[in-house]
Amino acid sequence: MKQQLLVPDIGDFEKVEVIEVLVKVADKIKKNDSVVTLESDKSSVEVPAIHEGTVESVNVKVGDKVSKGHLLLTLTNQIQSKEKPKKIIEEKLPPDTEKIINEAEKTLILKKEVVEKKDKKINNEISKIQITKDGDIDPIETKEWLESLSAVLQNDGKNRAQFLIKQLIEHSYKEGSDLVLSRNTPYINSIPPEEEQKSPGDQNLERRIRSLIRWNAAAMVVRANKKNPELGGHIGTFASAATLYDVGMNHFWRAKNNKFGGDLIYFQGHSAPGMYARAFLEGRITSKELDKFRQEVDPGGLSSYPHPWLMPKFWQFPTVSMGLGPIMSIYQARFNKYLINRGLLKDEGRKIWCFLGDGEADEPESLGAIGLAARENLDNLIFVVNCNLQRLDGPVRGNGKIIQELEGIFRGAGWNVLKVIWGSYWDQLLVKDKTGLLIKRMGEAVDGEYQAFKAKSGAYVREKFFGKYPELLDLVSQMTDKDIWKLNRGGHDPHKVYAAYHNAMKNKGTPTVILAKTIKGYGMGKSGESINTTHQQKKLGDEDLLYFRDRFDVPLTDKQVKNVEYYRPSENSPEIKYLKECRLRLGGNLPERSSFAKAIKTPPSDIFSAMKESTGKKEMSTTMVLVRMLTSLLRDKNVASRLVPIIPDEARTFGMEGFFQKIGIYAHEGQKYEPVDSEQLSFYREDVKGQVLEEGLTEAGAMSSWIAAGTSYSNHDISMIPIYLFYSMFGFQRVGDLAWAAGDNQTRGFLIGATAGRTTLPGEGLQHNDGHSHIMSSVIPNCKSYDPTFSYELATIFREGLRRMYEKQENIFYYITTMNENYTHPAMPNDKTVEEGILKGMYLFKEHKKFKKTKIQLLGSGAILREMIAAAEILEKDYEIDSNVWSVTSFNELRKEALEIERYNLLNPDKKPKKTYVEKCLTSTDGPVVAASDYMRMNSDQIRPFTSKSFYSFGTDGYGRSDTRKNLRKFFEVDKEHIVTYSLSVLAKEQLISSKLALDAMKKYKINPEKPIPTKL
Ligand SMILES: Cc1ncc(C[n+]2csc(CCOP(=O)(O)OP(=O)(O)O)c2C)c(N)n1
Ligand SMILES: [Mg+2]
Repeated sequence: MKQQLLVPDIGDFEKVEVIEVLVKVADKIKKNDSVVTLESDKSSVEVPAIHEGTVESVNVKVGDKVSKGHLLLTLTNQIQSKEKPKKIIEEKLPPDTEKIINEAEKTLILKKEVVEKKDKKINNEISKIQITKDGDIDPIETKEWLESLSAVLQNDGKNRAQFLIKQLIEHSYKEGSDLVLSRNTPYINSIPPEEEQKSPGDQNLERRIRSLIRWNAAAMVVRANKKNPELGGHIGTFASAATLYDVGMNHFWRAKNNKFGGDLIYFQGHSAPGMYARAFLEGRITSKELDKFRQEVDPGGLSSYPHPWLMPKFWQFPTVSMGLGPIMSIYQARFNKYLINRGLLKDEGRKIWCFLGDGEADEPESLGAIGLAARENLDNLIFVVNCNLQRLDGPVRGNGKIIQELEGIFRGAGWNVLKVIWGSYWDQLLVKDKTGLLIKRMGEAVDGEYQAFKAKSGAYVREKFFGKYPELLDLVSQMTDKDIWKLNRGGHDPHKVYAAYHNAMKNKGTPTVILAKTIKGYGMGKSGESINTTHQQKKLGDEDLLYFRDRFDVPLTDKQVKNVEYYRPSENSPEIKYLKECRLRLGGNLPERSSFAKAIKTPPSDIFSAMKESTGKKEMSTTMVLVRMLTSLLRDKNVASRLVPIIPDEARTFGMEGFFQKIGIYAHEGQKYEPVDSEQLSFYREDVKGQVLEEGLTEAGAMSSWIAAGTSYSNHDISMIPIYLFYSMFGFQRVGDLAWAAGDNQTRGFLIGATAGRTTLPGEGLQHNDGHSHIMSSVIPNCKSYDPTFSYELATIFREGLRRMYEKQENIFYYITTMNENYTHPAMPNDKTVEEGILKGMYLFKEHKKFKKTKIQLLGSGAILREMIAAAEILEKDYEIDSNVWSVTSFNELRKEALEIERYNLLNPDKKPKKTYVEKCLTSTDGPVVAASDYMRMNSDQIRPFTSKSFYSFGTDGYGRSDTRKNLRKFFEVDKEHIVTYSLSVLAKEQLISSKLALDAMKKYKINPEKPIPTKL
């Protein structure tokens, strides 16, 4: 049987060009094999076969223009495909919300919990519930309702009770109530004592170990600051979080080893001393190294905070810039699932834990992506918010309650929220209180008060907390002030913390947040505990140190305490043995960073050869070239599966919609609907195995995905190649701190600042016209940034990036700008030095040497190179001036190299000076230098010091605005007319020509010398 393959619906495009024919007569092809590549003026797309068979005739050739319905090829098909013709996801019915809800609720009713009937005593207790009158107009009625609910809880369990409450709420809305019912639960622990999973650990030993870690962590900070107060450090943060970390380390967090991938823990930045102190007990860090806390200039120092760049075998995640840890951990958890769903990683039930401060929760990045975590069912993610109620200057929510606020936010987003507020000493009191007043009082007191309670004394708590209601004073009348002082907070109670972690580990379908209430500076005594200055406390006086020692029973003499000595019990001590056994059981040490990823072979150069040929008359933008190149790379078997295209809602802008169909958009639930454009070739195809991360509108999220993918070589031992494309203006400027963290994290990958340049993206105006991203990228030491003009330059840079990052496994990343301006691209010059020049940052593009009188060096970059090329021609034709036109692919790279050479020369005054690459290029040339790019002058100015020639920079300083490219280049004075005029003026200044020529040119080109500099407009 014969089959015809026609051009499918390709959207709004007509007469698109065939740029590749991927099959020939007699080829056997399978369904979905690509047969031709079509390219419109915006995007390219591969057309897949919709039948299998043998190619009988190919009816198109490269260069043909085709539209929908055009015959591409005919196939003979002996083997009748068993599959029916594809009617996209026809089986999947569109979701019927009503139906889903009904079904879910039915199962809720059917899934009657098996409830243990508790003895009658509890029922008797229920009948004793007393209702206070505050705000209650009918306490008896309230009591009846509550008793009914208690009975349901007893007999049918909490799911049934929840169901009834939900029905009541919905009913009240239907009956006209528009009051918002609480998004909060009472201010008590989420897990009732009877449901707590008990820790199997030896609590006495664990307390002793924890005390030693606390001591050593504080000691290292105090000792560093005794040496030199400049060094700084924090005691209070870890003091509040020690139990939260210890329980995880002893019981939950599994390390990476040859059998398991390892849990990934984002430690809160300021708690770093605690991690060093534990590593010291484990024997991984020596006391000498502890003494080098925050002294990193010589090798062996310990970094202030988690910095993988500085401690590449220890720290995995840079977290100290508040908010970055939380958002990066969310996208890390999501990326883990992405790798699993794509079949690249085994599902081992690994977890991602992220520790953050309650003050840190105010950062938009901390909470900004929690919706995604719930939406994507990231049950591999656990947040622990250390709610010590304080940040740096004072209380986080003096007048409110941070735990309740966060509970509402996370519950609203769909997270499993576990509040760990009260320690075990409160359990009995809560049981004893039959008035309901204790919970009421707990709910009333605000965080400012809770902070003060722990800064003062038991007597103060009795008076101010319990004293509000006589019934509560009665409740604690048998307790001494010391007993009251002992009433502990949940985050300091290992039992409560264990129970919460256990619940979090078992939770399915949603991410979990643990809101643990703690005390900032716990154990630091009067000068540190729960007071407003705790955060920056880095010195402890003798009295505080002795108090600390006594409070935690650290076996040190007074003298040793005053000397602030570290304490490590002997190797055979029960503490050290226990500690090591725990870690052995959990597979190894944490934190620890390693990589066993295999190198990826660089794709052969012929994959890039099409980009090195002239495009002839065909005009293309460099963004299109890039998309073409990625399409070719998807055919390389070593690279294809590793590519992770990341696009935040901008695929169509960059002509990348062809990727939707080809490699699919990652969606953890697949596609539950028939897309509106399902008849088109590039339809919006979501797939659980999808490769594209279509992030929607979140640059911070996209950047976090990029970091997760770019560090996969270490966190998952598999190298991935993330390519994140964005509007260049919304890159470094928007998420610069994440880019900085990416550098610290040794991320490998490509950042593509598309639609780049101040004058290249004309209509979009001030907020879109980027003239400074290359300045911003230049500040990151391991970021290599390039501003190529022609397709062969881009291909050369990209291939070298693949080679260096994935074959040589260098810890660098690339920032490359691409433009949306269409123009023709010449073939790559045959000269061997061109490739080297492109990578080093400049090469001679064209030499004009007709007149041999006056010469000028024109250095152009990115979009402005073409203005330079045009200016050179005018200078030759109209003014008999020769020139060298240099294509500068990276002023940043040129500067970096030059700085290194200059430094070498200064440090080796006795040796023959080396020449910078800039000098090598320019020294033996004639005439002054005129350099320009589509970025601020500071971009080209970077190399000004490295040539003895007169050097003049031009660029696009100032706010962008919308207009045509031509007008914008004129406005910013980087169009060919200004380049010609300025060149003439420069030559006149150098007394190489008469100034009249420049004045004439100004007249000719209507350049007004009175116009203010664009920075003032
Ligand atoms: C982005 C950012 N802004 C400011 C800081 C400085 N800073 C460090 S810790 C801190 C307060 C942190 O409070 P919280 O998150 O509650 O942590 P805690 O120490 O109380 O556990 C501040 C403002 C920072 N590290 N990062
Ligand atoms: Mg805090």
